[in-house]
Amino acid sequence: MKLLKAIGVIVMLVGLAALVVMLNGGWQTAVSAAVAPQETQGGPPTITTTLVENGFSYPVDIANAGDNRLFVAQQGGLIRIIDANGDLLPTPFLNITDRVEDGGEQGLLGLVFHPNYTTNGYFYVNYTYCTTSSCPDFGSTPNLYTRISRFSVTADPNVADPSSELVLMEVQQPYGNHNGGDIDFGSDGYLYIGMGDGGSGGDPQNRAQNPAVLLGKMLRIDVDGGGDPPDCDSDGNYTIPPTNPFVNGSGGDCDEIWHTGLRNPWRFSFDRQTHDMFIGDVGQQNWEEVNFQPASSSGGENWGWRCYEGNHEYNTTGCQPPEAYDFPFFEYSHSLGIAVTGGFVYRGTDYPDLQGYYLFADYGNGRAWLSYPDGGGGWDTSTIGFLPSVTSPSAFGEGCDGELYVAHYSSSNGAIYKIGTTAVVTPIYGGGEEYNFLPLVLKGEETPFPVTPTATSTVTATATLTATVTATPTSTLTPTNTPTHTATPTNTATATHTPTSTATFTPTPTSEPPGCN
Ligand SMILES: [Ca+2]
Ligand SMILES: [Ca+2]
Ligand SMILES: [Ca+2]
Repeated sequence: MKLLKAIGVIVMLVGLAALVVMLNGGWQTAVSAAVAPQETQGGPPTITTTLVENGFSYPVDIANAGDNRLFVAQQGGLIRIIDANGDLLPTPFLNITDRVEDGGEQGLLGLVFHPNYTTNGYFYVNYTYCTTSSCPDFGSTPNLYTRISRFSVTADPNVADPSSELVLMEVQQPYGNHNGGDIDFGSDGYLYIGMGDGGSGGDPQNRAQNPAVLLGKMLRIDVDGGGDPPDCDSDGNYTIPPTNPFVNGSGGDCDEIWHTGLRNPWRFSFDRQTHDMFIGDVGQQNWEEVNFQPASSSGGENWGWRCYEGNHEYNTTGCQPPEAYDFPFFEYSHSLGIAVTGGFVYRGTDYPDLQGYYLFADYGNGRAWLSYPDGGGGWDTSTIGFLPSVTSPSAFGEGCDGELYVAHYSSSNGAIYKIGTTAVVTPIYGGGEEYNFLPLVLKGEETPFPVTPTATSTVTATATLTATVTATPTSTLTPTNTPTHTATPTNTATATHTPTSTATFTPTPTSEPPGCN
């Protein structure tokens, strides 16, 4: 419980009157079209968690590279792989413990793969770094920085090169806490970076509302070249998307800014179907909040901190009227938790009753919520109790197929669980009409991982043909020509069925969900 613990210790007894102050107006959150849940009559589904792997040390982020592996970032500076069989590989994908400053709210905090990772091998991390050995030092010249860096994979797809680092951005941190940490690519191809307000408590230097600094913001940068040079990190290795809302050239407002008014946006995500954005912003002392930015937005939202904590006035000195700010679609008080861990909209296929729901949780106790558009421009959000087995959910993440996972934060017993619901019909493996492609074989399921035929895998194709013919003697395969792979001497199954296998069976690759290579 070292992450974010500073939040929990700031207990200022504010009058309970604050609990009932609600702001009308400002909830102007247009809702994109969404697929209706298939089973809503009975309310939101009951969430289950199934262990995928454990033995992690402080897991803080989960990402996929467009294939059936899961990548888990550990706070100390390792990225580890859960392979397509659901096994934790012994060798880390990346080890940058030599440069990560970790502890408290510091460390390797975020991981994302380039949208074209398959061709360029680039992935990006967000971590805290000290420029001198006595670290951290928050004197007149703080030596703690947030770094956004690019790394490259090696010829071995399960091993990255720690010497391949290209530092894209460095942001000085005046205090040890509130370092944000999440990074994600939008559907626009730009990299979004959640920056905390710099730390301490109450944003003492008012950074989140100051567009001339990068702290307390959601940033949007271009990692692929083009556009204008960096603004507020002048020696950065990135460019500015020309449509960023604060673009005004060198100096003044930071051209990197996409949103202002954030306190500590620990986890945010995009709905892979609608491209809407959800930001869990960790509160100060009374309120946790979740913010919604529709995909149609051109940026510039001001989420209110430090003028507002959730929907409640925090410190309005020098602030604008409430209409000037964008308010969360959901908030909860510290009677229910201590720090929000933003989640994801479920877009997988294994659990149809969860389709279209946004799932998030409280880091401090595992209490979870499901939100769904109410059809009138707002949201219905239901508390669904606590995530089973996961008392410290530090991050949610998606598999390439949209299935959801959650990380349980622990020093030596950190774990990754797959999110599910009780209503699902267990998919049948190894053949059958309900064949269902899963990225990971969960612990306790002994059925083998199904083979995916590919156009270039002759052996695999033969194996599939044999299996199909054996299972269905009255195969509908249409004889068209003589197969080039017939009469494999060692393949008795093929030999047995020579009369019906006089067709070339062109394997059709299994239809995989969007996002999987
Ligand atoms: Ca900080
Ligand atoms: Ca500027
Ligand atoms: Ca806010």
